[in-house]
Amino acid sequence: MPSILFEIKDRLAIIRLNRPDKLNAFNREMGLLLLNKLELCSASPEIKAIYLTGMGKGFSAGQDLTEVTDSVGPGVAGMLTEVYNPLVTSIRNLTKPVLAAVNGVAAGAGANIALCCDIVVASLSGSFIQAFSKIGLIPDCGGTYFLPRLIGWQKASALALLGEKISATDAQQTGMIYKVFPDEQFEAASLEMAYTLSKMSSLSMALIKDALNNSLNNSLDAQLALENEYQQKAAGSSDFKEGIEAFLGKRPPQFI
Ligand code: T3D
Repeated sequence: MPSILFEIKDRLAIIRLNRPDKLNAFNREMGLLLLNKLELCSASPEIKAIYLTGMGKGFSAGQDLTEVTDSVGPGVAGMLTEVYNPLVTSIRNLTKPVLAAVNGVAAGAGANIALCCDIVVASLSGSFIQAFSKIGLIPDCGGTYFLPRLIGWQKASALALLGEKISATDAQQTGMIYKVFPDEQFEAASLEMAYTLSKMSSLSMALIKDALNNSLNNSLDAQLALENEYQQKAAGSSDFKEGIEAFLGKRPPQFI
């Protein structure tokens, strides 16, 4: 079986990490395949949103610790340069929204790849671990960038230094993730949210994502100027025209 399962349904790309015996830990092959699928998502006009989840009982246990040294794998520098950093930049730079559906434990790189997505939801039995310090490493995949911005410096610092597991419910309460769904409803509820994204205006999604990316480092003045520029682009689109007509006609919009 391939380590990544990929399908397109109703404008949504569904990507499933598929190494369930290892809790979907990342080896080089799975990382490169995921990158390849994200490139395909970027290039395909048919795809409007991406759903990323794990097969089996975990989302991802991070780096495959049996493939970590230069002798059996690409080594730490190789994985970061060739796989992890490109994965994070590819998710952030994609003009389409990516929803991470954390179906179980998300540890190390697995946690931070989920957290760099546009929306993160988890099943009630899901959890997040900045497992790096427990094996003498530091958070990568943007963990030291996104975590303090998501939950504040103090909590980010404690989680990164202690490497403690945080439940999905606590992750939601800290603002690390958006929503938690009961296990039995998780797949249906998270997919429904992703299908909602896939039906939105592509231009609106792309501009919102880019504006939020920029807000991480912009001043208020710069951000207001950016909103002005992007709002004019959005307002000039056929999607905006359709949105208004649909609202006034009391019907759902059909964005093309
Ligand atoms: O090297 C570089 O490129 C640097 C980059 C590093 C990025 C990173 O991600 S570093 C962090 C790596 N990840 C970890 O340290 C997490 C290791 N795993 C765990 O701590 C635990 O497995 C979990 C807390 C995630 C889950 O615990 P539990 O009790 O639910 O499951 P388990 O029994 O520990 O794991 C189930 C199986 O998956 C088990 O295999 P077995 O014994 O049934 O044959 C276990 O060995 C395997 N597994 C879990 N995590 C990994 C793994 N195999 C390889 N690599 C893993 N990361």
